[in-house]
Amino acid sequence: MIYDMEFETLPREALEAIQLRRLQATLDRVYATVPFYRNRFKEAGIMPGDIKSLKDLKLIPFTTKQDLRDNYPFGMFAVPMDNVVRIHASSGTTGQATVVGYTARDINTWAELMARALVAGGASRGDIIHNAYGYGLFTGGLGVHYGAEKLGASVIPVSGGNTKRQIVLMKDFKPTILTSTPSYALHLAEAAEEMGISFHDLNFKFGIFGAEPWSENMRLEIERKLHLTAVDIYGLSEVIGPGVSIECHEAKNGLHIFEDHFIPEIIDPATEEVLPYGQTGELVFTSITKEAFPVIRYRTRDVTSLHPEPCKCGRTMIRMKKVSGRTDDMLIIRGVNVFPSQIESVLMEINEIEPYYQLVLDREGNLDTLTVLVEVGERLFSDEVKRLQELERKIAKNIKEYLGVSADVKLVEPKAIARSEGKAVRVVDKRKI
Ligand code: DLL
Repeated sequence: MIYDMEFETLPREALEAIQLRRLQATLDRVYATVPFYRNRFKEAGIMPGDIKSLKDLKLIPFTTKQDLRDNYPFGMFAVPMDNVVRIHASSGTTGQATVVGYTARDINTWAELMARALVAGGASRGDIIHNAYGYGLFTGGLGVHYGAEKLGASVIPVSGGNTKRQIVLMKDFKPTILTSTPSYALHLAEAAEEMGISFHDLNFKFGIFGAEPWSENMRLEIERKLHLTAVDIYGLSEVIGPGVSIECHEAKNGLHIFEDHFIPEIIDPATEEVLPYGQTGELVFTSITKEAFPVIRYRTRDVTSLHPEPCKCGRTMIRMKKVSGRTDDMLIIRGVNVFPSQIESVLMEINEIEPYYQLVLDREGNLDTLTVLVEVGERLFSDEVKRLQELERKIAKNIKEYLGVSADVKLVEPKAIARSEGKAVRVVDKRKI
């Protein structure tokens, strides 16, 4: 099923005409209302009127997270505060929080996009959605919530945490769709098992998981443990929140970007050159319908590629590959570039381990060291030391073979790695402490 048949299946030519019109209107508006953009345009020697086709987009300078920080909290807003009805902020774990605002129309746009996304992910009016994304400054909870209501589904605003209670509600309310981070989904499965409840006896059909990178192997693990079809949803506060792109449950092969609202580009993060379709680089977005907080060529730091081939679901919107990581959490270990999700992929190939891991980076002398902590089940952990050591060696060998880095693998007891209710902490970098 497709929520917005007209817009989600637009022929490319018609879509591009809409994009250009909306882009030009957005540029005119930010030039008139946001001093930051006006100055940037002036420095680059361009006027909004110089953008005559979508190809001209590349004339415009990029916007970075630092730019948003420099204008903290409301300096990037393109409307007076009178017109702002909602504020969200990113957690700011890598620095000062970024603050974003929405007008009433923005909230409505976002709800429409999330309704589209939920339908692409398998939901329809009759569904009961157990929404375990955090409610609050994080965009996940309220983003899904408004989309679910717009669609006319029944939403349970359970938020993150209180895990045992969530399992009881699942048993009693029989929700059919689960929305949460993929790491919290696994934690829910674990908690259910401890309570003697099997997901096979619950009613879930689809899970719509995102807000953090997760590998294909993690998808298989989740689908097996939670007995549902798992699709990937992507978004970021700066662009709108969840609902920028989503996989369709029909293909589960790349996330359709809602291009009538956001123009994607892929750039080489070092040279800042725009890359052709299919090549991997940093994702850049220009929002073309936002009122309160439009972003122009915003560098997301997320690494992916774009694929224009038609999809069997009928949507014509371009697909982005699953995000493999962020340019700023790429680990450089003795000269080798590795994303945490690549290590995850190797780990998930091994049957004997549990899907909980953490990468610890440290330094010995001048050399970086990587320790991979991975949980094993109770039985295996209390097994002979020799078996554990064998398994540790096998995992280290696989990591070396697939990724070319040496790692010290340590198998740890169940629950040794902290569970997250939102985004999992996959990397502890002691070099920065
Ligand atoms: O995480 C919005 C969201 C909520 C998306 C719920 C999906 C579901 P932020 O907190 O601003 O917004 O974090 C955005 O999270 O730049 C990516 O690095 C990462 N991210 C989000 N979705 C995915 C995904 C929300 N599906 C940052 N795969 C983004 C990989 C993701 N990374």
